[in-house]
Amino acid sequence: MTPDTPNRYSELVTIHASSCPLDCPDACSLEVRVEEGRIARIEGSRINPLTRGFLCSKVRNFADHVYSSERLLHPARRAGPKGEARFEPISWEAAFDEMAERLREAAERWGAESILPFSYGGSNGLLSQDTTDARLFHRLGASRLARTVCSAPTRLAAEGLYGRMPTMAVEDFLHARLIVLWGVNPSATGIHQVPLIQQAMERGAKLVVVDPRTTPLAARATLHLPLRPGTDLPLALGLIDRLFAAGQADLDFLARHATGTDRLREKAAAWPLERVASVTGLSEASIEQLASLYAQSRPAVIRCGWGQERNRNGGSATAAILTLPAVGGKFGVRGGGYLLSNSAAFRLDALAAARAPVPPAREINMNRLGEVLTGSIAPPVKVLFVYNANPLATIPCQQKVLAGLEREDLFTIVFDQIMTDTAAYADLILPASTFLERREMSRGYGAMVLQDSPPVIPPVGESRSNHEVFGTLCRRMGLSRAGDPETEDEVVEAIFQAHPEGRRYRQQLHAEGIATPGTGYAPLPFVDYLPWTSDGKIHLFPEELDRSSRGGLYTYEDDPATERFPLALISPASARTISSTFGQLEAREARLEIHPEDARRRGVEDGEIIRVFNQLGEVVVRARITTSIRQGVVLLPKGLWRRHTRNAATSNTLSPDTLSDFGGGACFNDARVEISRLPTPAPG
Ligand SMILES: Nc1nc2c(c(=O)[nH]1)N[C@H]1C(S)=C(S)[C@@H](COP(=O)(O)OP(=O)(O)OC[C@H]3O[C@@H](n4cnc5c(=O)[nH]c(N)nc54)[C@H](O)[C@@H]3O)O[C@H]1N2
Ligand SMILES: Nc1nc2c(c(=O)[nH]1)N[C@H]1C(S)=C(S)[C@@H](COP(=O)(O)OP(=O)(O)OC[C@H]3O[C@@H](n4cnc5c(=O)[nH]c(N)nc54)[C@H](O)[C@@H]3O)O[C@H]1N2
Ligand SMILES: [Mo]
Repeated sequence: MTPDTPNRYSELVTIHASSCPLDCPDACSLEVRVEEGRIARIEGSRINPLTRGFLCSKVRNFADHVYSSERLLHPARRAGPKGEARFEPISWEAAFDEMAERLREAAERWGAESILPFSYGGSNGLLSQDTTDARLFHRLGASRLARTVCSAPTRLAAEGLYGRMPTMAVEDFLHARLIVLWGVNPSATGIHQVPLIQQAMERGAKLVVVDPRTTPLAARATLHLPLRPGTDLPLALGLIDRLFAAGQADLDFLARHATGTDRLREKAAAWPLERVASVTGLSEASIEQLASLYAQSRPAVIRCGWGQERNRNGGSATAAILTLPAVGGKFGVRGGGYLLSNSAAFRLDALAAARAPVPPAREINMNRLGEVLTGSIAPPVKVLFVYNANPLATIPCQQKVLAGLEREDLFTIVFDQIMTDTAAYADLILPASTFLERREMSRGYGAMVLQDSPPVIPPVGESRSNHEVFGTLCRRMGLSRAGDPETEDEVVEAIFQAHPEGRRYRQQLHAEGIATPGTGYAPLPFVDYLPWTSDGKIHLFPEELDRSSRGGLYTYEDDPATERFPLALISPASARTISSTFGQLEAREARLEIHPEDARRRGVEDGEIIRVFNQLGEVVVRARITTSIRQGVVLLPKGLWRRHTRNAATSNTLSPDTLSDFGGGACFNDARVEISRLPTPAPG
């Protein structure tokens, strides 16, 4: 069953070790049963200790995605108007010829910056991004993409404060006496955390949830703070102010391990309890209760997610939340501190396999895709190369993105596994293989593991891997050089060779099928190592973040609600998709969640088809009346496809393309909307 057994596809039944590279903190280890060359069953294995043998239903049923009726099987050329999704199959040869010609032509006529590669996590695997794709686009001198749609502000906050050190294993929740889930919903977005939180609670741990809605865990929490979206910064600063005022800040720890304490304290002093309560919409009593629970509990962990990031205050909010364990003196014990992303644990650099320095080309923020495609920039974008992403479903200002994709003078290449909403607007379609059809490596950003995934079935249809397609295109365009890593093994080898611990990773992977970072699987910062900042200290007021923040670090920007558009629309992750991945398998239509009081005032009934609208457009969708959302807030899940609403528009039609205070992050949850009943059709 080794990956290079020549007849591995011909045996009738084989079981293969694999790992899930999808965009999720858990990075599950898998066991895949293949019968006659087809995936028959996928189960969780125990190699990754966090997986513990169970999987989410999405990945357990990943075969439905692999063999989806909407799977792209052949390269194809547009054969109808843009958006109609009529294509004629062509050969890979013809596809490469056409791409090489289009890219060359664009570079000659408008300059290479008229080429925009557009990608995000996609499969999240180590081999599928920033390897041969970066080689191609860097050597071409194409526009660079700022990958800001997710976690750009949180990453900068963690970098500024702690040098992005890895913090803890999820399993260490078991040692906590207090778990604070802040802007995170593990019941959908990291399900392996849920039993650990439950077990910790059975052992007496208290649970606090900071989230505008009653998530499944909020319903079971000791304390739920349903704050107004975008007001996490005042809440965190208010807590900091109280810790200092009550003499509960750990001044010894701060003196030894932190800089910037005074500047932080100054900012927090602007947030007395009454002001915090009025801005957040929380009761003073509940804020005080959180402050005292946090001060008194040890070990206490803050599991910080991404919900607090996706608005105008997202960067400062995250930074302020991350100062809490320092101020409260929560580090240095197992089960204490914080967990955000452990993605930096391995410090592996895929770009090492690109062998191409970053060109001095212009950088385009992906959240402004619609504006970039429809506005006037010089040079204009003439070739859009989409891979690992479905921007028509996932990028703000959806109607502008749509208008951009409809441009007749734009040549759009979409490289995907599925006929996505974006692919329907392609001029040229390239079929991508899934991680089960090629070699891939996955890294968790919760679980600190690196895993190998050899191919377990042959590529479906004529699909190919990213690194193969971009490598071929490089060669076709005369952009490859002697010594470029070409094969999967060479790419992996180049990445390992560039890393001081690469040899150990390789050996550990070979021997155990899984590798752990230099910090170990469950590290203890401040015992085993100090922050990864230049001076080993926590920077509570990083100057570089202050300089790059709109209005300065820890400065609150007001709610964008207006009289016309008073309701906050949030679009959190659902358990059914991963961003928009698997959307083709979701047959049910979407529903907008609304609080009974907001519905009553507008005369909206449960199940009624309504209009949700603002200055950017409208979504026509059924309502679901529920008390699980706070009053003044409505919800449509992220990752919907156009087919999931009545008018082919999703929440991103209503999300502005404004940017977070630092990091250029998306402000999905700054959408402010109004809701109305549809006009009743005239009788007859
Ligand atoms: N099943 C599934 N799993 C996923 C994903 C998926 O789409 N589906 N996506 C993956 C990806 S790409 C990511 S980045 C992670 C995201 O993981 P999470 O951070 O857990 O996901 P979100 O749903 O974006 O946000 C979490 C919570 O924040 C709340 N929230 C919204 N606005 C605010 C606010 O202003 N303040 C606070 N405190 N809370 C707020 C939402 O109600 C939601 O419950 O999950 C990953 N895992
Ligand atoms: N309204 C709203 N929108 C959001 C969010 C929100 O909170 N609210 N959250 C955002 C977040 S957290 C994120 S991370 C983004 C994600 O947004 P995207 O980056 O667009 O991610 P996906 O929707 O998962 O689309 C990934 C696509 O890559 C394809 N793919 C997978 N593997 C491969 C591969 O190996 N090769 C190629 N060529 N293609 C592959 C998949 O089939 C899929 O169509 O969405 C954001 N969109
Ligand atoms: Mo994300």
